[in-house]
Amino acid sequence: MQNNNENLIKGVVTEVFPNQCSVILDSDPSKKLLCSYRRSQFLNKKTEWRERSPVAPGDYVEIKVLGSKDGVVEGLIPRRNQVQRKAPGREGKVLHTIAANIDQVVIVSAFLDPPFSPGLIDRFLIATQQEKIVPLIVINKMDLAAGVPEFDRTPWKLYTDMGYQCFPVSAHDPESLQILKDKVKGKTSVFCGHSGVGKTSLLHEIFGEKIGKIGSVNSVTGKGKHTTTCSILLQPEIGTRFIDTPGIKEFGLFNIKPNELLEHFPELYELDQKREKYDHLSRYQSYLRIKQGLEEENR
Ligand SMILES: Nc1nc2c(ncn2[C@@H]2O[C@H](COP(=O)(O)OP(=O)(O)O)[C@@H](O)[C@H]2O)c(=O)[nH]1
Ligand SMILES: [Mg+2]
Repeated sequence: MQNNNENLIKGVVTEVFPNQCSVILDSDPSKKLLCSYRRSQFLNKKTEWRERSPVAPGDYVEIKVLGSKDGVVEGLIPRRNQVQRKAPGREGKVLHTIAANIDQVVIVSAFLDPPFSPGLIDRFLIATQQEKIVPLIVINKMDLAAGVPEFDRTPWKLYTDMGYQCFPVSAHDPESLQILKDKVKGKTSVFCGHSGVGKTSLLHEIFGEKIGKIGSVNSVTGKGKHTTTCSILLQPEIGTRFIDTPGIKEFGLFNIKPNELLEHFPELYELDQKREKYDHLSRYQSYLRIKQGLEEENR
């Protein structure tokens, strides 16, 4: 029998639609094909949690080219890592993979408008710990800090105290973005956070014309704007990739038991082990809320 693998070419998934995904080719990243995929071929039915879709932005795939703009996904390369959440609005154990094969998660919160959100940061920190992915915390809209009392100006201080990298920036102040530019160069980063915190604005400021307008008409399908519901991978230069995600309202954790949650809050856990009080620490409230959510889901 002829070996069909010879006809397969490799690429990376940039966007996912029902039963189709767009893929840029390794051999020519300026070429994007719209490829169909068969859910039944790739979804693992034996696992406790089922994925909403078998492919995600960042997945490496092997495709059979059908024409100048179309193809079929024939192979899926095992993932190095992934950022996943419980699929919102779905009953049962369904997962949504936000991004695959990434080097770092850039957790974006705004200083104000919408307000700084430690709850979502904590959830992303737990997800990155589970997958051993480097997290960076970006606090955008620092231009809005003028006029805020001095003592309220560093709400992220607890994270720097714990050793996390935090970058207060403003998409309106190019100078403040230099360090972030250096951090994302040569890496695959996924930008996550609530809607309106400025993820897309930051990416435009960092990569400028190299990426065009995110959220404009899709060049492959011609089907207007969809990036409010889809993540999208862009490659502004060889070796540098990022995934812009839509606003994430809920980030439901999975594969974690309520009684194991404390271990993911190292500063609380340490005090707990020493039988010291920790309910006065600011992250305690965040811990309680997440624990309550997990208990409700398990009920
Ligand atoms: N004041 C201020 N506004 C910003 C900044 N970055 C983004 N914005 C505004 O915040 C709104 C949401 O930005 P967008 O990039 O769409 O957020 P996304 O939903 O996280 O992608 C837009 O009106 C932006 O102009 C910033 O650094 N300072
Ligand atoms: Mg956006």
